[in-house]
Amino acid sequence: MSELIIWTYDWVPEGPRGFVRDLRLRWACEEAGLAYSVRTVPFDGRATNHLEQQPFGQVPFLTDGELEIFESGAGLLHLARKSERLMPRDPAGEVETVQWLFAALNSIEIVTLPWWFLNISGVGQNGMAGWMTSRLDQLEKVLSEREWLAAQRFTSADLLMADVLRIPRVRSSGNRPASEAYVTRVTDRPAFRKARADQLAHFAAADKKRPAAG
Ligand SMILES: N[C@@H](CCC(=O)N[C@@H](CS)C(=O)NCC(=O)O)C(=O)O
Repeated sequence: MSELIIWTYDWVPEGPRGFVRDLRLRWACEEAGLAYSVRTVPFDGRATNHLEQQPFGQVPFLTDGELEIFESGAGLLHLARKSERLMPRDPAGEVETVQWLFAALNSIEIVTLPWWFLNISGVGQNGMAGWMTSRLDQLEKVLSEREWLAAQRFTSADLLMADVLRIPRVRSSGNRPASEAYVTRVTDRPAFRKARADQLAHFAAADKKRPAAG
């Protein structure tokens, strides 16, 4: 069995801690019981220092022996292929999981991320708001009718959707009880808690090695 390595930054500022997307891959490995290690690329100089592994200078990326995979969604799909806990093996369950994985990224995050960015940039009532409200309301309807997105049980699609939805500003942007209960249900899982705690510990340890600012 080849060695799984999740790559992230050696350090990030306080703000994104607990939300850096290596968490998606850590969480998936924890859910699936896949052994993995975490290695780093420097945060300083990130725009150019690892373009061979991640062409946009971002994290995470994943290595699995000789294979190199960038984009958290692609990494997640790679891990899901290794474990039935992340994606059912029957064609219907697999297709449902894949379609909701794409929906998390390409129908929800595609709207929530720019909205969030404009919001933290001080553009409170930004042009994304109506679009985001309608997407989140549509998802609320889905989540009020089912516990899990695909295959009537937890899959990597729930992992990804909950990770997209759990951003505090996005969560508090409207009153959506089914979505709120869903995020709570999914992020109450021990694998999420461990992945998040490990990421926080990783960046806290990095503070000790980093020269003090100023
Ligand atoms: N679509 C990419 C997005 C990756 C991404 O936004 N990564 C953030 C950390 S969570 C990052 O590297 N930000 C630093 C930058 O963009 O310079 C994925 O899902 O892997």
